[in-house]
Amino acid sequence: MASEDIKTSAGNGGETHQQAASGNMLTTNHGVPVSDNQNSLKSGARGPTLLEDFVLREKIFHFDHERIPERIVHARGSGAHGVFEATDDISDLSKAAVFTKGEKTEVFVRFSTVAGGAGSVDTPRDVRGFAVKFYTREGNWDLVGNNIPVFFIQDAIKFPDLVHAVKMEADRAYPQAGTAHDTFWDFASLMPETTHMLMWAMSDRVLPRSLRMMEGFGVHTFKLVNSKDKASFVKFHWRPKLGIQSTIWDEALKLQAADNDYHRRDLFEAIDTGAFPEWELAIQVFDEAFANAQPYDVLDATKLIPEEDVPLRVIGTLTLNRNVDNFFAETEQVAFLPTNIVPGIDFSNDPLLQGRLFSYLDTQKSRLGTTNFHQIPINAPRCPMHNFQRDGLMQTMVPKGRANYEPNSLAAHGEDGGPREAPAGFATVDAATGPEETGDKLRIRSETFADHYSQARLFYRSQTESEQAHIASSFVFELSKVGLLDQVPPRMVANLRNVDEDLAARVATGLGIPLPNKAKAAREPFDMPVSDALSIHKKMKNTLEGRAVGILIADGTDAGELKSVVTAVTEAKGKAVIVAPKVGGAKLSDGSLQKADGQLAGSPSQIFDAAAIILSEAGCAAMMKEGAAIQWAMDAFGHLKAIGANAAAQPLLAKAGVEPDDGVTDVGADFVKAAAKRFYDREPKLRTLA
Ligand code: HDE
Repeated sequence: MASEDIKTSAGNGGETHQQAASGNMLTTNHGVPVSDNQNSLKSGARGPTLLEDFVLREKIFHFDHERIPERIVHARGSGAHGVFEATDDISDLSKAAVFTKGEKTEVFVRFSTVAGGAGSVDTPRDVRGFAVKFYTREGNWDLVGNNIPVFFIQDAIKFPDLVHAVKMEADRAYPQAGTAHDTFWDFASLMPETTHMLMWAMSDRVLPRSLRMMEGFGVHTFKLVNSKDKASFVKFHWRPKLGIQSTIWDEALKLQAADNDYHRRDLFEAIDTGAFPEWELAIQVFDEAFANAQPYDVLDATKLIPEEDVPLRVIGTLTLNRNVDNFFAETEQVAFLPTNIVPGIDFSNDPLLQGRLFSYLDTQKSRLGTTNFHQIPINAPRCPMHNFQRDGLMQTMVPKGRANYEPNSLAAHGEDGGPREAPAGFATVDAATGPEETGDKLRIRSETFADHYSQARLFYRSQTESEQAHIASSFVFELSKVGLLDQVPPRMVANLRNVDEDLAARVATGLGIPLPNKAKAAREPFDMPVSDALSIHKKMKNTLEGRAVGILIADGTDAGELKSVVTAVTEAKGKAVIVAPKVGGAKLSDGSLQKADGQLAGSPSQIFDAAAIILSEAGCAAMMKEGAAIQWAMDAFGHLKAIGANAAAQPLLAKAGVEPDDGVTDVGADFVKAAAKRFYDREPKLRTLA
């Protein structure tokens, strides 16, 4: 019986030792039947437990070792399976099979926050990881990116300092999952190369509404290599089909209180209900001549290439269509390696990327405990894998024969000689991929990396007025959390004067400190033409697709009005979620009982993209005595969302301080149109922004 329950793989690690899930008799890990899973073995009914109870000991022993070290960074993550389909022929650029037009490749994606621990919240102000493992027929390709196209530092040697500074402080172990503290800003203000990334990190990019509505970036310059070994430089971009959408700071803060797992739940539920999230993979391709002509270095990960200079070319679609079966086995054990590339894709000399090539392999050994982590099903290639690496902890493959070295002449004696080197043309890292600079051994930073401010300025000046106000306000908020280190806020503002004088002045005023002298720049910044692609607001998609509308009802709500709003939202591809004071439901005007999807106090309006309020006069009077209902309307308004309310619900809006504007409608067709948007113009009337 027990042996039937264990499937043993053919040998490449694809399906190793997976326990069948259904209809089994309970056994120990060694297949011995367990007849009593409730009581330990004792000497007498009230006597001591016996050491010989191997069932108890095995169970507790295994439990004691269930956790593995969490990731040093990106510990909190959510994963899903999917498929990548290549949609354009780029064989002139890359020979990689994954890019063959029409080719479908299985993928696993893990999204993450960076600073917080595995149990931290989903919506802090933080960069998001966007890591994709493509199980291609030529081996695994891992594109381990972020939702921001640049990074804090230029050289891998600074990474441990950056991470130590950003994570909870060493003595007090707080704050969790956020940059708003002394050590982060101390480091950032002393390292002007962080400035460009800081602009992104203070923007709403780091407050995504959903993992399904984030862009992703490979960050580094990579290379594509074609069948003639001709190399081109490339940057990878993921573009969400639902459009990019972020929350605002007050909303993100309240989301932490409403739902720690807001993003994880949103992703899981979307996939579970068949609303599969999709992204386009797009590339920016350029050559050495272009690279050499830019005022920045394409090997510097603190720089981007404006889309206006090198337009994006869409080459494929990623669809996430299957949730994990087991979080630990898949999402926790997945091991991404930037070193996983396939023939047709290559590294550049970006010094940050070069450092990553060591770090990830190394960290997996520490996390997963063995050099054989590639045999764990989620990490195993889907194509055959043969080599002479042997043994090690947790070896699950059983190689046959004597061939564990090469060259060998075992085949001449009729024995299996094992695999041989791939013929020319299959090679990856040893392909000739174009000229690159090498020279004397120098512990040095290239002069071409010296400008730390021009692209920070480009980013800031490419934002809308409202986005700029959010950036300035975030700097004020974060720097106001710096406690003991008085020199840090002025030092940061001194750096910001190199980015934009107006920004620096707003931050200084917001902090209530005098404007410090401008920091000396290693290289004087210059103006670049504004890039609309860097703004969220300028390219937001006004749609209800993938979004949710909360509909607040109470006893007495008009059944017809409710039905028409639900229908209109659903027809616009939105999700209608009914909220009532009691989850059991509300009695509608026609006497029917309408079940609620969420209870009012547990379903605050921040978890929705727009809010409808449909009440009877009596229902409204009752809701006006209900703090959660008043807050519901107040927050929807404060978070710049559309609010549709019927005539009887108006007194509640008045009590919540909702003032008329384009986003405040009745519950007719105007509401559904408004619900697809956010009303950023409303904000200056509601709160002081820097
Ligand atoms: Fe990572 N990074 N990183 N990183 N990173 C890790 O690897 C590291 C960097 C990124 O969902 C670790 O498996 C160094 C840039 C993502 O499992 C570790 C440097 C970018 C994930 C590590 C960087 C990233 C990681 C921790 C500077 C965007 C999560 C656990 C040289 C392009 C992957 C692990 C997942 C995870 C090291 C910089 C993205 C310690 C040394 C730049 C998305 O190996």
